[in-house]
Amino acid sequence: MENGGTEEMGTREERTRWFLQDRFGMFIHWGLYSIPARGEWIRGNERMSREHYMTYFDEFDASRYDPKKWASAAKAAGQKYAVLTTKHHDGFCLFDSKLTDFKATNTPAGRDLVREYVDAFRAEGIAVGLYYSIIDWHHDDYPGYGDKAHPDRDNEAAKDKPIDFDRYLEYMHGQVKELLTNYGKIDIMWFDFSYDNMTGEKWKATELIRMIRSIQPDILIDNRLGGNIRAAEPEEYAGDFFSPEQIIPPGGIVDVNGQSIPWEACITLNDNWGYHSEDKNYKSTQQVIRSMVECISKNGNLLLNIGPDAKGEMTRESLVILDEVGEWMRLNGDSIYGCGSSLLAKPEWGRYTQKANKLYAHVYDRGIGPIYFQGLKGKIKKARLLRDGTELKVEVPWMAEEYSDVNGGAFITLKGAKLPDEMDTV
Ligand code: JFZ
Repeated sequence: MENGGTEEMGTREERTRWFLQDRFGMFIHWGLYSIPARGEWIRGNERMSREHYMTYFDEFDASRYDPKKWASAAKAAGQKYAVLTTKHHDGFCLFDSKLTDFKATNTPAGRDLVREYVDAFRAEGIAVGLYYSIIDWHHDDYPGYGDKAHPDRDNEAAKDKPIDFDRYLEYMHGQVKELLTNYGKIDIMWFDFSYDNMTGEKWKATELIRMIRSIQPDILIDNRLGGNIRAAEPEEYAGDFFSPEQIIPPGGIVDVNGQSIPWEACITLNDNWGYHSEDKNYKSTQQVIRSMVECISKNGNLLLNIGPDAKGEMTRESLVILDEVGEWMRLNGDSIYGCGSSLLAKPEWGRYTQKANKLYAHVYDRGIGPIYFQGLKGKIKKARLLRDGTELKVEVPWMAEEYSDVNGGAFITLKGAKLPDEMDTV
């Protein structure tokens, strides 16, 4: 038995095959916190009272929520899967849960917003993932999170109020069951997150995982329920992929035996997950593309975050980046999908990705001469510019054999003084 897989449900390797092929996804953080527009942690960070937070509940109308637009933006960007916050730490549910009143159905929006998301993305052929916060600042039986304890328990009277954590677990398990029962096939369940001793069996994680797999045998689960996904024999709940956040692990993620395991870096476009009206610190399209390439060159995926505004619209800045990424992907997607790391060392001019016997050279630094490929002398059958198929010359320039360090290397000449694609020339 590998990673909790039984014969009927398949192994992690089988489950994650599509995920490693698809490589690039869209993360969406959207909820009541999009109204105050200071990030998704606002209720915890600002110790906001329940009464104050409920004013957002009373006005949340999602009047420009059109997930078909989100899905077509994702599709055009070349993203193959998506993950939406069905419930974040604030406990507000975008779906029509029978287990709470704190849900979109009871706001002016008046409908199940997860249903529309699932339908829209599925219609575009994009795999559907659901983010679900196991932390909950709204539920009376949730203890809170460290010094960012339950905002409702700030005052003395409430601080020592007894809680029945099992009742919370029943609620949490029940909502996961709803999410995995009511919307057809779900591709990813993205839990967030374990901390301190709140990890693993504290969440009744084995029971939870078995329930999940009995409903959705092929679903992928992240590693934030706890456990050690890198162990030789990970816990059943240790997940299918590792989820580094706001960082690309320099050496990728390997298990204790040094074998690469599936991972996905989640990265924000500016400095916030949820909408922040004043945060204009957006990454450049070039950074986004090169970061995606870096992930893949280390056998990982990129889950790129968008924080739509209170009304449900993605920011103009985000849409421009997605559009430009898409333009690049249209011409260079072959160097992304189904690709992984190369055994060759990182070249000084950029990065390699590889798919079987095709090596993709992502050239960032043009220099002035031909581009040197260490160790590939006599091994390159042909070289092409990926974006338009132009044949490139593989040659050893005059006198190159005399240079001390080119032994065993080959050179490829790019015409023109500048790189044809300033984002990333492949
Ligand atoms: C979590 C959330 O708190 C955050 O709002 C966002 O949804 C992000 C994707 O996930 O952020 C974390 C989770 C874990 C750690 C740090 C931030 N951690 O373990 O250090």
